[in-house]
Amino acid sequence: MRKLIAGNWKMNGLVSSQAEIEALKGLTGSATCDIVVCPPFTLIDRAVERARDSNLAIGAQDCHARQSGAHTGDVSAEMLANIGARYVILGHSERRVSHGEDDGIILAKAVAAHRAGLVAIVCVGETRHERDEGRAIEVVGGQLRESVPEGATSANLVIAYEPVWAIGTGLVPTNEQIEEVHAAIRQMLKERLGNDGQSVKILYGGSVKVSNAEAIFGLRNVDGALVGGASLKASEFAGIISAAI
Ligand code: G2H
Repeated sequence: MRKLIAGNWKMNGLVSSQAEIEALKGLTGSATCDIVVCPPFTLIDRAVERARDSNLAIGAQDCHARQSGAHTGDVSAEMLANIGARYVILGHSERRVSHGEDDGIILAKAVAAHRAGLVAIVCVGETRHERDEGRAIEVVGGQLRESVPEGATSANLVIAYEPVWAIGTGLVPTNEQIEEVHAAIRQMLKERLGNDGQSVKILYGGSVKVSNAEAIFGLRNVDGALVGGASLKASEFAGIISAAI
């Protein structure tokens, strides 16, 4: 399957960061993988303009479930689609923890993303405590069951497995642990979505860097990565992209 490498800039980036978009744009001509950058809301419009006439896709890090209305500070999926965003990350653990987002909220946001024609990158992952209790696959399965909309397809859904304890910590599960969870996610997607579940991309996220990318991308059920810190510098992100080609 063609790999997808997505950069999650989180709350980083100023207008000057557009230079990174320009540099990545140059890579998409030769890349044999799909590349997405998800900057903060403030930079999406400019990034879309910068990425025009290239295969670099731009996404967002969240959206509201409603199309419009009295929701101070929020941005709808339709607004994102309107300015040319093509992807939206949903259910990142930083939003689950800092904004109290549960599976029901994430499901409603994923439905909104699909309504607006966006690809939803739905994040799932267990905490350290849940893994230590041997419940990683059970937890991830529950999150998938509760937050993936009925009728989702491989064209509008991507799953990112991000163990909470590996996010921004430098800690990475063993390759066997990653493959075990990805294989379980693949099976659940097939049960849920039928044959098309086989084609839904499953990304790994959590402290991906140039030094570990190639080994992770070599795993059978890993179809790419959701990259945080290492996506902020185009040169470093380019190294990860090269590992996927
Ligand atoms: C996990 C990941 C990107 P990092 O949050 O979503 O960030 O690569 O910095 O661990």
